[in-house]
Amino acid sequence: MSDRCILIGAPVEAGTGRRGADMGARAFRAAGLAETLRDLGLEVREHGNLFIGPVVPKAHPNPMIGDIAEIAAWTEVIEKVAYETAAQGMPIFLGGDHSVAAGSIAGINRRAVEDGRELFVLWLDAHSDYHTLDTTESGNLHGVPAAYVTGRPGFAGYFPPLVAPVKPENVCMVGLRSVDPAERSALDGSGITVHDMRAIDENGIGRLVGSFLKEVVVRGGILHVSLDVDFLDPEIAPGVGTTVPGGATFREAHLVMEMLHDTGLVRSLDVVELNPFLDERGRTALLLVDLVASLMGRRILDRPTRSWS
Ligand code: HAR
Ligand code: MN
Ligand code: MN
Ligand code: MN
Repeated sequence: MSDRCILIGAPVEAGTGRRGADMGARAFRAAGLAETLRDLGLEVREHGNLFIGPVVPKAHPNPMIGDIAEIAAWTEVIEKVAYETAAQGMPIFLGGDHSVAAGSIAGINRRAVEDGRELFVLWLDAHSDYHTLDTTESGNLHGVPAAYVTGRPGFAGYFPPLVAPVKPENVCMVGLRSVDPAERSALDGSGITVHDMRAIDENGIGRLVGSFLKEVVVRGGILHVSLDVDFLDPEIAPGVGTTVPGGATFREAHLVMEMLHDTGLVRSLDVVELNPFLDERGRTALLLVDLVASLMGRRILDRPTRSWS
């Protein structure tokens, strides 16, 4: 884990059906993200908010898709910044909707491949975001990034070409409780490890995430974490457009972050789908800042270093 965090605002909302996610990055800053990280002894570099220029609209045969040119342009910009900043510290992508992860993971993986490292992705979300452009029924492109970065077909000619897909076997999704039929059948046999809320209830989140992290350690990998706000239960995190009841609790979420920190292998992070327009007095933003703090090393008590092997 790098001691230098690079905060990158990605004010994308064209991937959702609701307005307001483009204010997410500002809300993370207002909630004190940079100060909190500095208090942990980390260096914080502010990259500012990314932007795209005017785009020429492009149609897709799926009539539900509206904003494909805009999301494609964002993906290209974010991919480049991810690739560049991954060599300088730990990029933290402040969304913006989850389509941000199409660019961030693509760029992080380009860097990993160049460095000869194996990238693993922990996907914390109520949703699998595993639609292709052909299967999405809503047309909302925050529902496709996991498919794009793992190299599912159908993106060519619309999204930027992937330098290298992430191996599905290296992806672990945790917290799922809203999966569309087309996603469900595609996930089956994809190689992606999928833990829905029932699996969390039955086994405990620590055990499930722990076995994935152990696998990353054993295989000498590095980690990208993609944290969708709706991973959390809406009772504690109302500031998101797509709330789904029955999500991760306060302690479940912190435990995952604490375990991730213990591995020392997290190289990059997305915090996405925060919608300040839907939040209540900033409490979702404040909770997320605390979760990032746990990921970056804030702890309740000191404890012996965990052995993963
Ligand atoms: N599966 C649904 C769709 O494609 C909902 C996707 C919602 N995605 C997010 N990010 N909010 O996880 O429309
Ligand atoms: Mn998502
Ligand atoms: Mn989601
Ligand atoms: Mn640390």
